[in-house]
Amino acid sequence: MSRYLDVAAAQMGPVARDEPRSSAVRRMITLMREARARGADLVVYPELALTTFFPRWVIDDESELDAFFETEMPGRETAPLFEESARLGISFYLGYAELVREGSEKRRFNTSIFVDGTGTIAAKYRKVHLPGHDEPQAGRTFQHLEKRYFRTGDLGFPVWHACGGLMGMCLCNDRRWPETYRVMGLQGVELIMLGYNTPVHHTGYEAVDALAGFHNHLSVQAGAYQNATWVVATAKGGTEEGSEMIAQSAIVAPSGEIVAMASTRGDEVITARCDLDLGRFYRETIFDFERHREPSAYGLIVERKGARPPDA
Ligand code: CDV
Repeated sequence: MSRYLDVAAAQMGPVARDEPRSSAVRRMITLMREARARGADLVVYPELALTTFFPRWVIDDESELDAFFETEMPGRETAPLFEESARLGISFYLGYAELVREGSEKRRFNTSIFVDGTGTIAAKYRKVHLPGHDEPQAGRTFQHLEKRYFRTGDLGFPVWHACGGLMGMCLCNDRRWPETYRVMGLQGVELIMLGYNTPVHHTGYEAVDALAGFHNHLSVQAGAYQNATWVVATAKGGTEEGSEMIAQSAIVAPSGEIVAMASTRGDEVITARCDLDLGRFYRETIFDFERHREPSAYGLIVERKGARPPDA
């Protein structure tokens, strides 16, 4: 049996610091129309798609920082994206910075939403694995201050029914952690949407940075295969405000194979026809979690190790 879902990754090139939301949204609508024209029922945009990747800077002025955040979704400038989605009958995933006001307290999250083909928000996720630092690091041209600007996500890794399958979401650094996929894999996820911004020079170690592209695909392909799920991974790539970011958006099958990949570092749509039943083959054989996972044995190993006398 086959259950096909046509999906698109809408990679974006750089978004300048002074580029208004309305311009980013216009670019996204152009990409959405192309995705739809190529038959896609779902389009996945990058992480923090509406603005430049501002965690690269130390921003002490609160109103300056707030300007990168959305206080409502949709807001005045993002509404056209929702309207176009409803007009075309296409679902989308969008990453953005979310500001929640609770009395005098402000809570900030790195967030993604899933909007269904009627233009309605059907699911929300807040990034769990926040990379970088909460204090600026000396000697760096670009900081990575996600820990300073965002709280750890408080919504877990939910999965839900949409587009004829069981869907999940995560954001950027989440893709490097096996827990991300496994928590959703244990819930039977069939397609994970993922947006990212990955600066090439983020570690400060030349030899590691040279592997940025390899580590990107390694993480996504392993996560897809080991959890029998499709992953649609979408970058904001290119040189943004002087910071070079990887592109390489990819659609990865439950086999771990890349079935579509971006060839530029700018605005580009890639598409694939995903058979959501493909994951079943892996879930019923090599990765039949019920039959083959051994959670109690994992616990025992940890216990024994802790209990072992030092000279054992
Ligand atoms: N936006 C990110 O989460 N970026 C991280 C970098 C900094 C390591 C990533 O995992 O791609």
